[in-house]
Amino acid sequence: MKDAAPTTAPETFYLKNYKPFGFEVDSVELTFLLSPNATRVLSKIQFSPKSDAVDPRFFLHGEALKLISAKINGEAVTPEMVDGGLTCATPDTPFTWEAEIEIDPAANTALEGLYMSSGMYCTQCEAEGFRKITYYPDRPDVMSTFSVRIEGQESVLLSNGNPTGQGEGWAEWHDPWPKPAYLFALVAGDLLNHPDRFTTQSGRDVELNIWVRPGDEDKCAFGMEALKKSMTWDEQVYGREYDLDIFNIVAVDDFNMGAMENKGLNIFNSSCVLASPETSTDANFERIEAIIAHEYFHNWTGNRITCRDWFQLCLKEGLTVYRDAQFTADMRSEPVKRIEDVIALRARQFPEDNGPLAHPPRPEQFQEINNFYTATVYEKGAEVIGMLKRLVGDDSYYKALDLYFDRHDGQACTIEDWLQVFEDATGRDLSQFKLWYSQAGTPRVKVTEDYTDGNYTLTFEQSTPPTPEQPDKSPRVIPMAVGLLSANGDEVCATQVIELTKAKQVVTFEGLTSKPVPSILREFSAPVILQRETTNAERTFLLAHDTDPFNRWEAGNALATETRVAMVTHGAAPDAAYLDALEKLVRDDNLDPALRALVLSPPSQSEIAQTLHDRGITPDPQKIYDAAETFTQTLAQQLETSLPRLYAATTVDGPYKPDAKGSGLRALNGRILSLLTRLDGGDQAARQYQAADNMTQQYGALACLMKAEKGATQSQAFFEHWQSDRLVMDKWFALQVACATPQTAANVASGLTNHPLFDMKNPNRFRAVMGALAGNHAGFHHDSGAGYTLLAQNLIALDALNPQTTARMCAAFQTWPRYDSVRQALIRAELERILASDGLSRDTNEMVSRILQG
Ligand code: B3K
Ligand code: ZN
Repeated sequence: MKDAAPTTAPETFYLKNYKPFGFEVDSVELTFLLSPNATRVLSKIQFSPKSDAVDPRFFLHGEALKLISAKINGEAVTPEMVDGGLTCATPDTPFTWEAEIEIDPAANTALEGLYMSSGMYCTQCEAEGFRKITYYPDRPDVMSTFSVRIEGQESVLLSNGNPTGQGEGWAEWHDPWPKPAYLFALVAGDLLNHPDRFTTQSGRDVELNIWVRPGDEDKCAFGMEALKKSMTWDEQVYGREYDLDIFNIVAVDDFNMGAMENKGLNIFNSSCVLASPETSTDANFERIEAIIAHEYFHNWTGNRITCRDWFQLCLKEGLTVYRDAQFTADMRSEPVKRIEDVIALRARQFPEDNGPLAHPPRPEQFQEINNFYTATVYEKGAEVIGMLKRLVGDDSYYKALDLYFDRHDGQACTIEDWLQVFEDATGRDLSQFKLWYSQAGTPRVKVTEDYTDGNYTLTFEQSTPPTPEQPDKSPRVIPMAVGLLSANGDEVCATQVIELTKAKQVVTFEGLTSKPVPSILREFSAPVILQRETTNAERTFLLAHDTDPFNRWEAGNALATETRVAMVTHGAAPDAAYLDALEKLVRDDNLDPALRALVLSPPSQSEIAQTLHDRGITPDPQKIYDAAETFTQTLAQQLETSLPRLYAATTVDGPYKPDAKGSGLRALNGRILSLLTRLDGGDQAARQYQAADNMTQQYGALACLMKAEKGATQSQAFFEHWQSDRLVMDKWFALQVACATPQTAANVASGLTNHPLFDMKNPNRFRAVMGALAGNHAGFHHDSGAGYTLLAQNLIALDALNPQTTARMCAAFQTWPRYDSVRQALIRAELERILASDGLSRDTNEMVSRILQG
């Protein structure tokens, strides 16, 4: 299924044009008569005209619907079909709207609205998918109760809320909590459940289920535990309790994103819920736990309190990401989670904020809202909340949150409502802080220092480069967490938060006996780029002594970056002092293995490219690749004598457990193995592959072997063993491309698109191959241009089937302004080719146009 090709310029929607809907929706009754190609949807909706309506027009959204009949108060009516929906004359008093429509779920490859995945019916309505199910005011500020009857042959028929009746071939559901249509869900399939129960803090007994296709029922236990932990955590930390008799989760193979928080019926991409030690890696387990928590937490932050309009998306997403990060930090390790989040922010959000797709966490315009489910809305949105919490303090934060829940339960809110509760709870004026929501771009904070007569002065200067449509930026409120260390490593000044509000600000620490070493932006207290002239000696000192684990890692990361930059720009050898420092750290058994693993993980090649670009140097992807290879080889040689002992010492004994301790050790063990493989030709990796009883170690060993071009036999064996497991096969597909050399990556990816198990209609499989290609920095940017061409070809083909996933993957091209003129021209040509293709979707059209304007 495909959105209609834009014949005229697509409409742009603006935040400033918001107008409330002119009618209340008092109740919604839906009946579904399921049939793969001709599902009938009968709706019966009670509308009441608002006396103070700003826009009294009765307009119902609808797309790709076949209207069979419509009635108002039982009388047949003939609505006027208009762009994007219908309109109709209506009574001045409350009335009943009824409609019968027909849709074709089996033909719906866009995976939005009601569609079929491996024989089961499922829905995805956020953001604007409900209009593909029936005519309705499909906007988040229209909230109503829903009653649903499903008629179908499938053994399991699910919808939102509580079950109210069921029999052979039918089931009925009622959701007593008013909700916007984007939270509607329906699932019908021959599914099996993994059941459990939970008693809430007030004693409500809740039935819990994870529903899966037969064969997957042994992969639900971990997800269920994660759900129960999330329910307990939200009660304990935020005082939020679950509010229905039942909570259902369904795993679906074909899904455009990770998961969806539909009220009482969360739908998950199977990759984000199914887990077993044999088929899932430690990283999979951590991600599944976080996504289950995220969707569950949406029940309060998103569902009970939703968004007034889609411009406010970060109101629910930023807050819920922040909450799930707190949860993961509590379940696992706070510093490790913070470091992982900053790595992800720099990898995904910084390129967005510093390129043609830059937009504020609350955008002011869009053509296709699905294009704004971005790292900026989610991750930067969460960073903004973290800053707010740091500025007001923990007690005030929870006081403001209580007020938010009390004041706005059952409402569709704005960022203004959100900030108002903080102003009311704390008495603070947040008008300058609010700029974080409206200004795009990553602020640069330049820091200089002076030490005179016991006084240590730090001068902070903030500025934000221009971004599309925003040439000038005002100074923001930046919480800057700073600590000071003495030359012998003692902390002479504990962490304090300096509030930067001006373009230039000076802070003096008095009474110091010697010049301290500053530890700035501790815990990454703001999403900014710190610019400070410093030495590798000071970085090495902080790597060894900083009391803030984040900044300890950050010092190592900066050293790694500087070393690579020097290698790339003037052919320097890897920095010897840094290698020594790394060696010391890796051998320090007192240090958390997870942190050691993170310090041993190099900055990504894409990040090095961005750093070079920021310093006015055009990055050469091949040189960056070569530097990474040389560095790792040199490190392996430096550690040669310690590696076998370290490998043995970090090998986890006993049965596999995906907890923080075990995962941390395995992460370090995996880093050691990859270094060892460079020296022993893959002997240890081959042994590990053979002996592994869990996917983390099996996949880790296979990756080492393939990277060393010694994994052909194991890769074949892996394929034969796992070929019927879809999620493991995604890993196999991705690994082929991720481990390919710069010269072969595009060829390998191209070959895989002809593999019998490649299926373009399955977003996971498409992403496994094309996402891995885009992630293979030197391969994607190989100067042949083959990577660009292959991705563009596949995006054009996918757009006809699934605009949402296509548009999202266009972001692989967003970094084009970084590169040389030859690469820029190659990318431009591919983007123009995409733009010129027949019937391009609104989604992809908007993304490519924005990228090209950069
Ligand atoms: N709210 C959904 C995302 C919907 C994406 C629509 N294109 C999942 C989440 O953030 O939890
Ligand atoms: Zn979310």
